[in-house]
Amino acid sequence: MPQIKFMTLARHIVEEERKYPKATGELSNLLHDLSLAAKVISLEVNKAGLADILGFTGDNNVHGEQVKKLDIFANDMLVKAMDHGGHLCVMASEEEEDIIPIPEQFKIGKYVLLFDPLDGSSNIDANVSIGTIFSIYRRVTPDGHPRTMADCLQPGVNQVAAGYIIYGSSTIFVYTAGKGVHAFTLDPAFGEFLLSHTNIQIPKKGKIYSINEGNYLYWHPGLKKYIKYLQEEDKKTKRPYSGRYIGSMVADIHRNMLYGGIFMYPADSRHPTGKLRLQYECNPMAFIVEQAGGRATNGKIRIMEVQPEKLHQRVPIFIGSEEDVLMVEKFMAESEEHPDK
Ligand code: FDP
Repeated sequence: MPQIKFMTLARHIVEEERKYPKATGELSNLLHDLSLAAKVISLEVNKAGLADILGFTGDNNVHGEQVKKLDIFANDMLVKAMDHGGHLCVMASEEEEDIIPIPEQFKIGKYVLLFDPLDGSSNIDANVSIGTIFSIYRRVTPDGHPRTMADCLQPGVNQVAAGYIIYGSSTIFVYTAGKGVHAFTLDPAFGEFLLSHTNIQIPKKGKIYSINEGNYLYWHPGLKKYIKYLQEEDKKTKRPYSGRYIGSMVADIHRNMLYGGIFMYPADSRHPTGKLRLQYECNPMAFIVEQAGGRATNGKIRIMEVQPEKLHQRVPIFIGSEEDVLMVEKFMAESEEHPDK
């Protein structure tokens, strides 16, 4: 009988922490609290088709998009689970316009938490995979001071940990603390996240491209050429690629992490800064993908080197297998040099 090795997320976090003799355990506690919130959100997401939770609340989020009840639930759950641990000095959520202070009665800590409580939420009613994305920074302002915007406007290279939880055919918690990417699948019977993928490595080159082709008309000419290139036949470079677009960033990137490929949400003539948010979506995903050996840029520079100027900043993103991202950058740079090409 094959020997089965059980490693829970909680134990893995503690064992990873032991590798750093100076670690205080605060980051481990934060990750642990996040995993508890993830379990509750997962339960609620799984019940979505049954309960009277589907449908719009009639409210709009800070971006003017209609918010569904599950977004609000996930947001409130994360805030409640994370505000009293004593490890955070401030939080910010894609669903809230301003930064989220730590209530006065709780201890102020040294970490900053940014999150997108339920990404891909326009897919909820169709039972498509959605996810929670988070990003953790060390504060840059002096200890003891509560909430400051400066702590939330750090470039992605300052992240100390990041992760996502995908609510799909199973619930998977994927995280990095800067030493590889590990994934844990929720066993619904035990209620525990169990190690399922150690040190994930994204293939250097994939065969999948993910982009909303409905926006083709508005793209950069170099991007149009790149997509046509991927669709051409060439055995040597394993083309044509397959197009796969779920329209749920966590699900599209999770698949590409395992199979290889590129996910793109570019700028276009209607949306000059793209659609996705730098701090809540792009930076954490860039950290994870880079830790898995991939690449994430805005077409020119590393996503994690973009200096955020405001909380809900958007950024174009090209993320995934290194060779694929390099190729799209090349196509776009060449078209810029020769716009008539
Ligand atoms: P959603 O609007 O459903 O929340 O960030 C938002 C996001 O989904 C991403 O998860 C997804 O990749 C993208 O938007 C889909 O946008 P398009 O519908 O414009 O393709």
